[in-house]
Amino acid sequence: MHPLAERVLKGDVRATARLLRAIDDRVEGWSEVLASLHPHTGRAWVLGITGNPGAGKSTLTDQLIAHYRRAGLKVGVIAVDPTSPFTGGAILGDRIRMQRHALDAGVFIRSLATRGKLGGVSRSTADSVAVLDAWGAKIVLVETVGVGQDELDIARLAHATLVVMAPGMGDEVQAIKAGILEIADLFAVNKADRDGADATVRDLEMMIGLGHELTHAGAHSLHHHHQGLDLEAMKLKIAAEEWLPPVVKTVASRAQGVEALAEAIARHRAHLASTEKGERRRIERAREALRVVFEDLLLDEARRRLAGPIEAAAMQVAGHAVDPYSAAVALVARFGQGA
Ligand SMILES: Nc1nc2c(ncn2[C@@H]2O[C@H](COP(=O)(O)OP(=O)(O)OP(=O)(O)O)[C@@H](O)[C@H]2O)c(=O)[nH]1
Ligand SMILES: [Mg+2]
Repeated sequence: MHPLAERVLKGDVRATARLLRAIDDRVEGWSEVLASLHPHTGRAWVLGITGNPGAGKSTLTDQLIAHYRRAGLKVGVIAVDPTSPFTGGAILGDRIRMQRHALDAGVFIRSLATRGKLGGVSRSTADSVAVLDAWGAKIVLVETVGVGQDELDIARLAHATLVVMAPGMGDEVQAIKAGILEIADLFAVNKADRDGADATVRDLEMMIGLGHELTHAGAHSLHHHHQGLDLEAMKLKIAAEEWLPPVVKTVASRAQGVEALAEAIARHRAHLASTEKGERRRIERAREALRVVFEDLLLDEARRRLAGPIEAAAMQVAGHAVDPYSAAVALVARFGQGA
């Protein structure tokens, strides 16, 4: 095994930081190091934490770190940050909000700037999760902003997704628009010290309940069409498989509600472990992990091999000799023929 990989497996923080940088810089041989770590991964529980800007994700993450540290667990944190590295704002903010853990050898915090890194965010996140897992993290918290495509992809890489909302931001409506209900396993209504928190909880619970009713209606018609089957067993199975995302009120800035939230996270984990859903999720995560790397490598390879033709096609498009769509189709065909 590569000496760097060996040091990472022993929990060496500096080696872990070095490997993460090497992966970022796509240093020669990094993927082999990752490959050699793979058999030693799969032990960390990955929790995605997402929500609107300023909802309190970092503050809550900081509190969850403290909670898991009290339980004696090593914690990895990945803050995926869409802001410009030049303004530096949010990355610095994350660092400051989690700073009290900076000197704790049982905590590894990594910021990933996404600007200028088109497409590669999911892959960098997946790689970072794997490295922190190998480093010995028992839980990896992945903070992402909003619900863009990257966030949805990252949610698919996590075991569970926590959506953080704040009252009075019109979050509720936006969330449903963006289809966040589908990816949320748990909700935190943070800033519960502010007006409107209870209304936000009510709105959310109503929406979750509505989704539940629809699934239930589906289950009933299923029963009618399978009279010969053991209905009771089937009902039990459906009940056991069902998970209604709990809504937990928190005041992250004052460490309130954090224990209840951690308990809900643990219940969800136990739920996955005791149902077929857990196994399905495991396969989905593997599929997603493969997809992000495959698509990234494919794009790299295509761009490398077709660098000349792409440039030539760009000139033709510029001169209105061909439209971008036809040019792209021709490029893909050329790649397919092994160009
Ligand atoms: N009143 C109140 N303020 C809070 C609470 N939690 C966090 N804050 C404050 O809200 C602001 C934003 O908190 P962050 O934790 O940075 O929020 P975030 O969601 O990580 O923000 P981005 O990463 O920029 O999207 C900070 O000033 C926090 O101190 C809370 O429960 N109540
Ligand atoms: Mg943040």
